[in-house]
Amino acid sequence: MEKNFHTQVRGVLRATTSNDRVSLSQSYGTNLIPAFCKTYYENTGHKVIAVMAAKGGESIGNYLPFSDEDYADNEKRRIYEAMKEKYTKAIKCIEDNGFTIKNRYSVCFQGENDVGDRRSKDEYKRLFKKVTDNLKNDLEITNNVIIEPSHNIGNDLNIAIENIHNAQEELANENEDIIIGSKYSYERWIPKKSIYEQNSYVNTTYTDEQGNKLPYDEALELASLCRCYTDNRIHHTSAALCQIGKESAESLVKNIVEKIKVISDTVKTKYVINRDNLNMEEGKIQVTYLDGSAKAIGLADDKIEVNGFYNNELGKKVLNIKYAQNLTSYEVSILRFGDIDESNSIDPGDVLTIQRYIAIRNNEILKEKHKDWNLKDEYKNIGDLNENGDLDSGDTLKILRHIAAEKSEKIMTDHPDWLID
Ligand SMILES: [Ca+2]
Ligand SMILES: [Ca+2]
Repeated sequence: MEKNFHTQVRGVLRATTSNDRVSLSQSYGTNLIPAFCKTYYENTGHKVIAVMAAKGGESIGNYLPFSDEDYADNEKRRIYEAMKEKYTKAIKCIEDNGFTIKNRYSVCFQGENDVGDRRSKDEYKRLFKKVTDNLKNDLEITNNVIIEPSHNIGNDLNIAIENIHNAQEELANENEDIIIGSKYSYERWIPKKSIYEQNSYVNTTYTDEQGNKLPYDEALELASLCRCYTDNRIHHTSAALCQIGKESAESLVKNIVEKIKVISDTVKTKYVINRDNLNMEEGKIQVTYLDGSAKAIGLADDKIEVNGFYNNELGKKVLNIKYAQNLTSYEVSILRFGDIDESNSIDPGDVLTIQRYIAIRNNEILKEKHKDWNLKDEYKNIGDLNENGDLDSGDTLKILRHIAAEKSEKIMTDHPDWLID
């Protein structure tokens, strides 16, 4: 009887004998789902329900609805319809039992058959988008995780593998709802010896400590460690699948945005009517990911959409801010030039507001006593009528002149320039 020894090589556990039939060696009977769910739960505290819709040896068109013109399955197994029904029933079952579903994802380890079909990069992208669009419309799946496939190690399909690899990388770069989960399989694939030994072939997975390419036999042996058998050089061991599941969940929780909010005091909120444009230079949002990590992103980032601002009408405006399918809002005010107390008219209240501010500026005792007399910097933009960069008596003079001209036709006639637009 053979003994099984398990060695760890570059993150892969595998039985050292090539034909022992233990689950660690074969992928039959297990898949990447348990490791995915475990990792997701450990990083987010949220439970996962997985609906299995995987089927081996299917090209991308087979995952389209039966009625789609690009549906490609000659055997008419209708994978999409089966997947839709299972998913819908799983959702119903969960909700009937009082659980709330927070997020819906698809995890797709697919493309090896398209490598075999030598599908072009653009055609793969087109079909993949069609599949995810259907998932979004029919099942409200908001994000799609791609696991990059490979093919039989030791063969010559590297150009076809590169097509699918490039298609998937571009899909992730071009679509905010698609992310790369794991490149484990892609990065461990090697071609046949004659290609491997060409100078133009680069593979950073199989190098020595100096960064030199390993001899082919050594690289092939390492590559074969994550494949099932010597006669099955395409399917991964269950240990490799667990690693792929783990990596995919780690990528998901790092990359999927859970919420966004405006970082207060970074966004300018006071604007002069018919004059000021939305100022996003310093505005920032806080983006929080599923794993709890967070970062600040400037509102001027081209992946952020901001709607709801127009400066031709007085009053409050609600900015709707969208990033990575998450929404938040923020209120700004459109004011008359000089209406520093936000009363919608140029009036004695504005004079008082500026005078109080001037009074506390050089008087620490008064400043301590009347904290509410202080004005944030952005009010200078509203009250600096003489445009000298400060709030001062020149500004109150302009306000007083405006009030006088509004009250007296004679003053208005004599000094039409006293009216503030
Ligand atoms: Ca006012
Ligand atoms: Ca001024």
